[in-house]
Amino acid sequence: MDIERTPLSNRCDSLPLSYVIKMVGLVLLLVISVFPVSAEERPNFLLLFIDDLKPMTRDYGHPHMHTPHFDRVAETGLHFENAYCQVPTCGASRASMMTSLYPTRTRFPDFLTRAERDAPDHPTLPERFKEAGYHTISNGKIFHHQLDTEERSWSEPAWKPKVNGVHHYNDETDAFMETVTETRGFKGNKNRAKKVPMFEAGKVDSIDTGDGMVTAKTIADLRRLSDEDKPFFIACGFAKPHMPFYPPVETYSHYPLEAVQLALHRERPIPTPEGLRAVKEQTSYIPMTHDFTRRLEYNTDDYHRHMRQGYYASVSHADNLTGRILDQIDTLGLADNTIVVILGDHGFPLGKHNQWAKNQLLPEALRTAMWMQGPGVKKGDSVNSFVEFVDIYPTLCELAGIDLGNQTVHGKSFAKVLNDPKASHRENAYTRFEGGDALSSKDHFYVSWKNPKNGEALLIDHAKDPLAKVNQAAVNEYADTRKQLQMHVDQRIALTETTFPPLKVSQRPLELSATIEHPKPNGVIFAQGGYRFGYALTVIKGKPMVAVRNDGKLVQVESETPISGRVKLGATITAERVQLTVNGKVVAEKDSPGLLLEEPKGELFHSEDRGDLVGKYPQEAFNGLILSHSVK
Ligand SMILES: [Ca+2]
Repeated sequence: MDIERTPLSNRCDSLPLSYVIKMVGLVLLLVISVFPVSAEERPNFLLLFIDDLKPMTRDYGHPHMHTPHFDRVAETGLHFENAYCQVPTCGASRASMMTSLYPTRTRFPDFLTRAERDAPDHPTLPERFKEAGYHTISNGKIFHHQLDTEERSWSEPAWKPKVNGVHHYNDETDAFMETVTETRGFKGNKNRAKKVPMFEAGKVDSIDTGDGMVTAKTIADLRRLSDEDKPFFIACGFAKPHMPFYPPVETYSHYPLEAVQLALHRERPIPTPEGLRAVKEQTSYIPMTHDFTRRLEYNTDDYHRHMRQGYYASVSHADNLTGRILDQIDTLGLADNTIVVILGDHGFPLGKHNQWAKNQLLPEALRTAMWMQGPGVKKGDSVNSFVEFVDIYPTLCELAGIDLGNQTVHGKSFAKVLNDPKASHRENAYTRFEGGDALSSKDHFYVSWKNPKNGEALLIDHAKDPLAKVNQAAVNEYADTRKQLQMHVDQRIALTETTFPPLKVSQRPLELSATIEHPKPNGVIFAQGGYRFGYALTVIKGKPMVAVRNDGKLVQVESETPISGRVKLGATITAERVQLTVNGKVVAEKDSPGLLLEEPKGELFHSEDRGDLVGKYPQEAFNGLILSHSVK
């Protein structure tokens, strides 16, 4: 949104004054509330990444949790009911989010992912902020590897505390470690480390733990940067509630063992697809009771109770530290000008289906806690639309007034829901892991695995089967549902493999193409630019059209014949002609307004057009599937 591009004076000559005032008011309101950006008053950003945090707080329906500070954010900001990661494992989830790129079979495959290796030429989220004049800081676990994209992402060296997530605090744990001979190995790492116990009630103040040191560093940075002219972007990453569970002793007092409830369903969905592998992350730790007298037997009620208690206590520990950072933001008077985003990096099954960790395609491994607060963000409300982690990058850039140009991002900004939480954003979320592609929606959870054998798919009907006991993938009555869900998956996969526009589209011929599918297609397939320079491929009630705008001059080439079903649309724009093709055949053409003299403003919008339109067509989102699209 850009005032300069909204020439109200030209459009309002013959309109009643009250309408004009209303419209000016509306535009100003939108500019102020959705887009709180002027060069001097750009908001600060604090991104709080909490390792393995699932939606396990009171506002997510768990009244037994002691999380007063997360509760506070739910009141002073927005709760996201359906936030989903794109890869359910630390390193890959973070790399995908920080680049707004979907994972493919080779990009962002596992927890050891490096953004630098898998997306070497792609600017990271903090890199865009740094380029835009922000002071950017990484404290604790942000990218999986501390040095990943360090130089280009951060204004200062990425900082981590000297103690890591397996550091313990008690003499009793020291003594037990003397007796340990079991070791564990890591994929891609030949060094085998001694196993450590799963639980500890640390005799330590929360600020003296590893995450406490990250908190103290972040608080010091807030103090230091609050006086600077530059706005800041601080990413602060906690290592807990990731296993092992070593929170301070007092956090356990909120969760007496005998009061801990067990997961309601501890079997896997039947029939169980082979692709739904059992994850063994918990076996890297020795499940000794707190007094080290007894080893818990896997999958007993006792084991489940201890595991849940340890996780809950670790969430309360993260809550305590979060509170200290939020207090500092208030104390420094930064709250009115700092956008805070708090989120986990993926979900955590926590004993449901007898599964504990991520690295698998179960709904609980994909959904995470997420909150936002700050200027322009509604207070005490909930966003029920689905939000993908890849959406965070374009959203934060929009809030900071950072123009992405036509840079490739797979996410879509959800800035509009921040002050209108009921506005729709997405109806489902896509996640992939190893050979599986998953789609989470309000009614269903669906996974299809590559190389399907024996119906290698998982389909859960949430309304009929809230505990996910039955896999409906091979049931006849779900055939149509499965087909619909698979179409959404195919669309996302196509998007991951789509060629995006070159960085420069002006002063050169362009080839646009898209493969779409719908019995009665309608709406914008893609568009870039607006009333001065731009191009758009759209369908108006079945009739395809290409619009080209060059220095204000508009040429629209439309086919007279409606299309239906799966169709490949194309358009070529040269200095002389604009041609429209359907399945490779030219169906209409006109004289060209010439090669674009300047770059179109704004990003390439996929399946919709926003802001001012390139041409004369309804501002309607595409109603069907876009299986591929490219601008060359
Ligand atoms: Ca994690």
